[in-house]
Amino acid sequence: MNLDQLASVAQAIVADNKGLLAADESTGTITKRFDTINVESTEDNRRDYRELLFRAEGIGKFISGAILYDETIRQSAADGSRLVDVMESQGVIPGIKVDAGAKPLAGSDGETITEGLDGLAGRVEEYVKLGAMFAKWRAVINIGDNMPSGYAIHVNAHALARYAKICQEGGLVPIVEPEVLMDGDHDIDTCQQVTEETLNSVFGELYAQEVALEGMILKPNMVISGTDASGRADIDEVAGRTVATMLRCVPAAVPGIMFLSGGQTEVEATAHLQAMNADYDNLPWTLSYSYGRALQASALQAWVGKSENVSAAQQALLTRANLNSAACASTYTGEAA
Ligand code: 5MM
Repeated sequence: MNLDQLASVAQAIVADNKGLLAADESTGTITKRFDTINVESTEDNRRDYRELLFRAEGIGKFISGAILYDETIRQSAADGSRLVDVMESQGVIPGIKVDAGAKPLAGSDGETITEGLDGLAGRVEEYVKLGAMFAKWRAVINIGDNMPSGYAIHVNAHALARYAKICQEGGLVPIVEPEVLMDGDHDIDTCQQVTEETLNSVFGELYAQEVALEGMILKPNMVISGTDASGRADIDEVAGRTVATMLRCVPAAVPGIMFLSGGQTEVEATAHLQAMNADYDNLPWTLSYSYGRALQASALQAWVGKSENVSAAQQALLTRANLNSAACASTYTGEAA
């Protein structure tokens, strides 16, 4: 894929007020999600759950693509058709998580480095054959006592750029995800300062490693108070601080910024997206969503592992996806929290 092709896939991902469904939970994470509904995390149960998401009738009106885990991109639906084909029949572009997770960072106490660069070019080649058109890599930045260190930010930014370059060379649009975690009692000022430092480092590395900004998507956290902070910032402040940070740090050549939800409730994540799109005009990039929990929480609760609940779960997913797409169009009018 040349740069024009990468750029056109990136543009398709952010077009028409659509977002991404992050369904790339590793086995450990999906097991934690299933534990909350008392469902055993077997390969079949994981397949049944992901299949119901991708078969939700009309999901392609709101969702441009879905990020898959390695197991899922190889799986077939109950009727034998490949899950990737089910997605494509709904107009949903398959994407793949290519990182191997955040691991303890040598020389640091409590920080992580995302691994997965070894052999990545070969895996990209295989994922392209399996139908993927984009890929995702998540770096995790913690806020806490003496954290983050400049060292942790730098090595994670370097790895994100290495991944992005390898993906572009292999024909996948990289979704670059530097996540500053919400965990902790830090205030929104601290989140803003750390997010800016992180994004500046990431874009410095992307430039140094000659990643084409037109052929990538940024998936950042919003600028938001820590989960346990007192006097947490309200919706307008989160929107204002997030947009200001993006304007300071993200070059206009990037086609889209698709936020992660990071532990926000479904309603908060939608309200923040609406406020950003409604209150700020003439932004250089599209602002959209690439939510995991904020798209799936209600669907998971509706399903609870029972086949008779599949259509209720699909309806719950469609509702969230519809509302988030409305927020992209600035037409979301709110709902009961
Ligand atoms: C869906 O969760 C993704 C994978 O996490 P693990 O590798 O830990 O299993 C995660 O990267 C996700 O894509 C993003 O964090 C966005 O999800 P949220 O729930 O934060 O919107």
